[in-house]
Amino acid sequence: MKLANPTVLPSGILGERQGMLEAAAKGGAGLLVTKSVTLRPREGYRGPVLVPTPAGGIMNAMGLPNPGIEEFSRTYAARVGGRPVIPSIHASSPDELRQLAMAVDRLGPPAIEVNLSCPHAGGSRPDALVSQDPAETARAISAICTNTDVPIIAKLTPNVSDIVEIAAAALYAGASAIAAVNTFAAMDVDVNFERPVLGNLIGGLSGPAIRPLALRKVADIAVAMRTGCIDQAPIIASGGAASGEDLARFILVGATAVGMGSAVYERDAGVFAAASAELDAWMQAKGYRRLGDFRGKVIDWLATEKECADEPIGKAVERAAEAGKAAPRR
Ligand code: RRO
Repeated sequence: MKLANPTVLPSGILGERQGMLEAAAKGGAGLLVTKSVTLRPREGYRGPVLVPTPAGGIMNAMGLPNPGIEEFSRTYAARVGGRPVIPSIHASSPDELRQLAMAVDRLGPPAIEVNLSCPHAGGSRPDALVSQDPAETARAISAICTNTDVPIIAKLTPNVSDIVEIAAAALYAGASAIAAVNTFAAMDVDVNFERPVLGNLIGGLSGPAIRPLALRKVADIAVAMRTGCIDQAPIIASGGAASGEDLARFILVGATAVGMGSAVYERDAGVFAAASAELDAWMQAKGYRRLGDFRGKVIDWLATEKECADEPIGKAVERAAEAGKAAPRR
């Protein structure tokens, strides 16, 4: 997929309505990802659903508001404002994922994102997330890949100690790309009312406050790809990017494209064109002509003389396969 520029409207706190996709395309985003869609409509949680935090973050617990796959299918277009639109899907079981994959496949999308990582999909007492477990991750990806030939992007949670073993499982089971990362599990406390500030009590943190945390997770995956621990695949990064320099930071640690969600909320959809122009200026000053001239350059610092400690693909996937849950596509 050739993009006009490396900026992406990610699934997450925005993009529920067609209007958001149009605004992001008009604002210069190179790629659009829809708000995650579920089998049945969801209204979302009661408010407050979005709360800014003092240290440059935004906390959310939107609760996956979306019209459900039937209505979604009526309004979906594979391109909006000339930009490719990737549907994001979310489900609570592999069987639901299978049904969603078949429904979305019929819409002719350029790729499908599977959101395995909403930190509060289960309300205020969430179960473990799919992408907190390699076997569950492989099982989810397999359920989709066996029902569509469309490339699958696995959106992962940062709320794990080792994101590499999750990425390994996703790629092994047939994912073509990794989206990293979703929001960090979070909460804040209102000292007047002596209760959590979000309507759902707990939520996820995004925005500039998480940028160094997200960079580290993306770098971990890129190092594993460089050292041959896991398959090479595009990484669509997200986590607090808001400027051309931020785009450069994520591309320097190996990202192919970079999402900007909270930055749209903080500013407006013009942030995509502005950040792209800033990136162009940065590249010109550095003498770079294309993104490939500097992509992954910072990984040189991290991967030197380091080799994969395990067999390629790694112990996570072996464990997933042993559990009998992974049905690899290749
Ligand atoms: O809708 C949400 O509350 C939400 C989702 Br689906 C997600 O993947 N990540 C997030 O922070 N919020």
